[in-house]
Amino acid sequence: MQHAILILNGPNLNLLGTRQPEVYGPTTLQDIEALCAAKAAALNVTMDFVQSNHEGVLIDHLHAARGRFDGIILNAGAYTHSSIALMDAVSSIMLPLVELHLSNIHAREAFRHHSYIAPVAVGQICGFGAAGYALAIEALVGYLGTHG
Ligand code: CA2
Repeated sequence: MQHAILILNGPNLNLLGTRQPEVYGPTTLQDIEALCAAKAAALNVTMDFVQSNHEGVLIDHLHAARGRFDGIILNAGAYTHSSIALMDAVSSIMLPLVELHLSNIHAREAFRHHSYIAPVAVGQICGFGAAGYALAIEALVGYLGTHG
């Protein structure tokens, strides 16, 4: 059976490649979407790729994912460190979710060390830049192969 995955990106990630390349790399979000599409095709899964700067819109996407997708990759951006509402949404949808960050959040400011998403995720990938998206797809597809 072919799995469907949702790749959801949070606030400010639309700016990737245009500012702070020393922190987040030179790759644009459009480049990352293309990288994900290629990886998904190679692994024979379908994917949707979404970005929003709005917490409620991200929550709406999570709610709508139930019944449409088998698993989710979430880079919640700074909402990772602040949003109990996103954590509750992830818990409520009962879909496997991989938490993803471009940067190594544990090697940065203390306020980035805590994630509200981590306790409700299958696992976390961080610190590998844009390549982390391909790693997250592999991890999620592997998880779905054994659990879903
Ligand atoms: O490392 C990640 O992927 C983060 O989720 C990125 C968030 C940050 O708040 C998290 O702690 C870690 C920030 C995304 C901001 O992206 C920008 C890209 C270019 C220029 C400015 C911001």
